[in-house]
Amino acid sequence: MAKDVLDFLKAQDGFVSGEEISRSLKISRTAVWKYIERLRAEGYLIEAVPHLGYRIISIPDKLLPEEISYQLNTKIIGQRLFYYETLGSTMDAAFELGLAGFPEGTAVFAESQTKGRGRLGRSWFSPKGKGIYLSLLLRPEFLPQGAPKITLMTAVSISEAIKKVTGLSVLIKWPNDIVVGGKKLAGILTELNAEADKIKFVNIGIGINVNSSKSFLPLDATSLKEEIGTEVSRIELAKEVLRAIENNYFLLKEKGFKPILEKCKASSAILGKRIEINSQNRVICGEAQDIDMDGALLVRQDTGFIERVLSGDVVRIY
Ligand code: BT5
Repeated sequence: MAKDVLDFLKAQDGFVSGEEISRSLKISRTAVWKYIERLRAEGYLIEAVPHLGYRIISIPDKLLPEEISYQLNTKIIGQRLFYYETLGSTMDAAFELGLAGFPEGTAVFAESQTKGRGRLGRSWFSPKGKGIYLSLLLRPEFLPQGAPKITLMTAVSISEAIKKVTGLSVLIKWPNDIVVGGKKLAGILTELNAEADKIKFVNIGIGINVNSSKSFLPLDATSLKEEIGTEVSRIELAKEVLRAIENNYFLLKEKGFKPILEKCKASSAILGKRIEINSQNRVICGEAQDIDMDGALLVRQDTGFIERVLSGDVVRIY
């Protein structure tokens, strides 16, 4: 109900009286007042002027479900939203929701994480209110080997959302990084709950550095604020990420991986370049030649041998 009052206030150009809110939403004047107080406690600045009524001055810089869902216009992605000030990791919360049978598209946001994680037990630095830390539950009908397609589909979606909201062009560093000028701006973590021949559910973890300052980031990292010089609305970006994932996920289901793969190749940070990659405790050197239809990287070694790499860390780009 507080959300109805909020949406009603947002839909107005100027002031709206408590009486009108009460009449339109069919709630008492006392209830209107109570919900306005609740919104204020959440950080909404709402002006109240006698004889004129109420008016929203500003919304809090928080990834609140009522803000994310406002005019989101998706069918499944982000239709169920969970929000926490602090979590260990959004991945654990999303995993529990996956086990509990929540529908695909369910999203978990946290303002900060105390145990944000990357791949292979690495950590993800998640300072409060500065980034987007999100896990999204999907239930794709692929074999577990198809998971890299989900990671690349997500990378494409994040790039498109960043372009749309900030105008910035970013690159995809296979398999799971978004980079600008060689620095890491965002990372993706894909975790599966699967049987040998069936994915039960996938959690896509997305970490984006939005308004963090350089001095608070790892050395080889950057943020959108550092790149474009102004703060970016985390709410707008988070909504756009959800919309882009919905578009690309439907594209993947309807047209297969090819169109996603083409987009991914077009903004690759490594294709055509000589790279050094760590994969399962081996270092592979050669030219990043292509990404195949399973999302694997094809590396052409100096001997001419083409190695197919399923996952790894590109540690050097020449
Ligand atoms: C990743 O792993 O890049 C996946 C990161 C996924 C984070 C999201 S946040 C929401 C969800 N909940 C979670 O707990 N995780 C997901 P990987 O490729 O393994 O990279 C990890 C490495 O990136 C670390 O070892 C650091 O070197 C670096 N790193 C850590 N925090 C960073 C940050 N904020 N920005 C840029 N680089 C960072």
